[in-house]
Amino acid sequence: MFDKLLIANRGEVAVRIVRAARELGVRSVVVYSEADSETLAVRLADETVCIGPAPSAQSYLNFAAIIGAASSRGAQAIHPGYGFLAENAAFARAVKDNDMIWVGPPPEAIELMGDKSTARATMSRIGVPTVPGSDGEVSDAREAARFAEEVGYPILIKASAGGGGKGMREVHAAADLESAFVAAQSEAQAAFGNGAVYLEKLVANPRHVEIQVLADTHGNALHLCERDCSIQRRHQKLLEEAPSPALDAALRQRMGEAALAAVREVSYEGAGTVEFLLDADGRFYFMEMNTRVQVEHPVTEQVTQTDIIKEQLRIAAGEPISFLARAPLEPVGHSIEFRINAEDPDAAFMPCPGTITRLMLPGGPGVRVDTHVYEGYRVPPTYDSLIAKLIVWGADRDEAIARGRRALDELVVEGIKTTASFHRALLDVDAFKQGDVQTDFIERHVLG
Ligand code: MV4
Repeated sequence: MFDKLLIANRGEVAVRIVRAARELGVRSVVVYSEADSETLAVRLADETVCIGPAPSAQSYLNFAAIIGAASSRGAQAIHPGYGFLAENAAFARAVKDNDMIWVGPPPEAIELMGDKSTARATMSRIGVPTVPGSDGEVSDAREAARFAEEVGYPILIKASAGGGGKGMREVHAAADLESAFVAAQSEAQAAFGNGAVYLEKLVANPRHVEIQVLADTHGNALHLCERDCSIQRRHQKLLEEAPSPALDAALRQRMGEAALAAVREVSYEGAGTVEFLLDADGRFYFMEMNTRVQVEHPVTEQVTQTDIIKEQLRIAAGEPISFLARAPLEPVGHSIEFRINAEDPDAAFMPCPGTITRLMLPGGPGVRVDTHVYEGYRVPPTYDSLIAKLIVWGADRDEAIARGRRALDELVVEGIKTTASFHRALLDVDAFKQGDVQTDFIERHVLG
């Protein structure tokens, strides 16, 4: 194992990585922007380097400042966390070109999965189910109409340059196709400077189910079961759970194998997540692969009794996955993560930065809080609004829900608005209690 790691991130994930490194005997160098000098990661790190002003373009996205900090402090490895440079193949190459260890997948794998249509074509070639779709861009409404007749309505128009749900349009009948097509093209042009669109059969009310994978440099690849991330608002996840209420052992095995086929095909190494849509009939379709550790990784850690960040560090150091003997993993109990954002759920989830005047965190059995904030901390307006993740574990889903309610009731955050009130209301919705959650859950149950 290397002995010094630079963490090129901020917030709760920087704290998470400092902790994993310390338990492995690895010293941490945390880089931070001028807006983040008071964050917990800076307090907990072995060494810190200020890399620039608040705007991320001048700090957390600044290749030269980050790699310069690593060289000057003698860090042998760089962990990018999630967001920022985590899926930037050019940065991964720059790290390697400077003879440092990149704690992430090979840059070639980042690139293969980074382009949505290449990723889709790759998966479909190796027999992983994808939603029936046009092969590549559709340039005019007549071609779109031919496709729609072939696969049948409803269809979904997607922007080639899109992502995160931007520039998508549903079409439910032939009469609406031409105007929707033209509108989607011009929307895509305005939003991305690229008007290219492609078509897919619409999967009605799908669930978002994703498989966590790990692959080491010795040819071992494992999946760590699934997370259900169906509860999202405008493509921002609010709550994630593991296992998915919709999977049984047989479907878990089939989705796990599909995810591992993807891993092998792109010679993946490290931690990653393969995202699927799951329809009401139990059919699943590959959507995309995230070539990084994700915000919601703790629910997987809870039900598999693993430490995904430590595994990333071990894999990067050339060690094998530490729990190979336990494969195939089955989830034990149930875990739920509540994202606590500095946002006002009563005002369209508007960001609410400011000073936390009072903070009391929940505790007790089965409760984990991953956060970089504390009483007196000022949440800067500059970055995303996640201030804490409340993660609970229970012997089954009902116990996890009861524990979640208990922990949310213990949580006190004053001085700023947070999404905790949204979660308390959510836990009272019958459909949620029954595990009946699809991606339109929030609109359907009018929770914002
Ligand atoms: C879909 C879909 C239904 N059918 N594709 C949204 C983000 C983008 N990455 C993929 N998305 C979707 N693609 C087909 N063919 C529904 C969604 C979708 C969605 C997916 C996952 C989680 C939340 C979502 C919310 C709305 C729509």
